[in-house]
Amino acid sequence: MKYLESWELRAEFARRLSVMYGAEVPAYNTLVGVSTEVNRDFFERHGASAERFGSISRVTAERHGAIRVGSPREMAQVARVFAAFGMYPVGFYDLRDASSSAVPVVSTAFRPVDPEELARNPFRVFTSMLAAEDPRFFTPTLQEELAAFIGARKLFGEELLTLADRAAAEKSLGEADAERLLTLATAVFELSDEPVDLEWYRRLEAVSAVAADIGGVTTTHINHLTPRVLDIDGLYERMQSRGITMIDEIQGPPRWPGPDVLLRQTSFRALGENRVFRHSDGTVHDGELRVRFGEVEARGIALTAAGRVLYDDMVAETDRLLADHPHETRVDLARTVWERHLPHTEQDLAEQGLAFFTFTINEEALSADPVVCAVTLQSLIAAGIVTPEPIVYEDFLPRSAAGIFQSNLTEKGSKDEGQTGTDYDIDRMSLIVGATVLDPTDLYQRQQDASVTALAQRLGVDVT
Ligand code: OOG
Ligand code: NI
Repeated sequence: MKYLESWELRAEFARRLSVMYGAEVPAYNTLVGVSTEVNRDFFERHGASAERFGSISRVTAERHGAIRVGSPREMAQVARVFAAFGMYPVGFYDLRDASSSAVPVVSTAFRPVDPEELARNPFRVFTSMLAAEDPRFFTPTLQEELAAFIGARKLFGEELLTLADRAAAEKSLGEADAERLLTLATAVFELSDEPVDLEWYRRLEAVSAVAADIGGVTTTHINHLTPRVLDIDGLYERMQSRGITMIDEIQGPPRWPGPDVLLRQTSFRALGENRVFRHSDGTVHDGELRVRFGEVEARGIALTAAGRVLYDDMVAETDRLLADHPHETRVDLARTVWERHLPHTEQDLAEQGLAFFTFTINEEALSADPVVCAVTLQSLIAAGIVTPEPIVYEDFLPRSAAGIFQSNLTEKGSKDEGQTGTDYDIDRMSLIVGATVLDPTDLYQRQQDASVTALAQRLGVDVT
């Protein structure tokens, strides 16, 4: 019998979700088409160096999804489903305070962790849980009703969970079981045609459209599926010229002449989708909801803790400048801040310890200038004996995530700042998910350290 390994299951899961979402949201297919064109042009222009941030095949197939669930129980179950595909929780994002609109969720991302697994297929899903007992958003009555409504629904059936557990434990599945797992797992995220209880939905919507999307219906669905492009500015222009209105600006780092770092994202609001509503008199009517959208992203180099502090400081400085110069655009101001503070080359980022890299040896430089005693990595880079290769940022940015949620909301919702919010952190999220939520920076550090160790062995010296 043929067996499918985790990565094959993951690649096929991503592909099936993509087919399903494309049928549900046709603008997504346009986005994927334009992204493919942009990537092809980029590869033609840049040749082999275009693959320093991921192989053509990886980037072409690369997607992230976003889903939203309602309770710790659902979060633990979805973690079991993703584990079947070799996707584990990485990073903690608290979006409750990161936006001026009411976004009552805390999140993590399920993704492959090992570099080889990421290279095979990097599918990741940004997964948010409704903070349904946060008193800043929900009154005690609403909290009780939400708990009852979400507690009564069943997003993941026993058959799916049992198959998923087996796939996770064995890291593979026979063909027939794999087919069943994929069918069941994909179906969970399909938009449902179950009637929506209009009154309940509207009550939640008055607090937060996100709360209504999560807790107002008996099912869950993919909120968006995001392709990756190598030139997001080019993509933005091409989409606009096709008449698809993108949000005002690209989130994350500005366009600038130096290296691409972290993550840049932009999105457009999808059209309204037909949904069936049950009114309070029991009658059922057609209606429309507008909760899903299109998003695209470009990924750059992962930053070290020091690099991240610098990044956050630059964002804060841009905010201050924008407050003082309200007629300027954020991206223009951000560009001047970046030009001032961020090293303009990968080499400088590496030497200053601001970003993560793996290292390859330049044999020619090494034979001209053999290394005989303990050396610093910095001196090896400066001497051209090793070349830093960027480690790609595989995670998300809380502020951009909040911006993505927000770009999709027409109402601000309500939040009672007089109350104290429920405490959540990465440890509490680990308990909820039922597995350790990994720290992204630790993962990049481990990858870089392994590369330095290999380098030291090859050179036969200590590298510090
Ligand atoms: C998730 C929003 C965050 C991203 O790319 O930052 C996100 C959501 O809308 O459910 O997907
Ligand atoms: Ni997204």
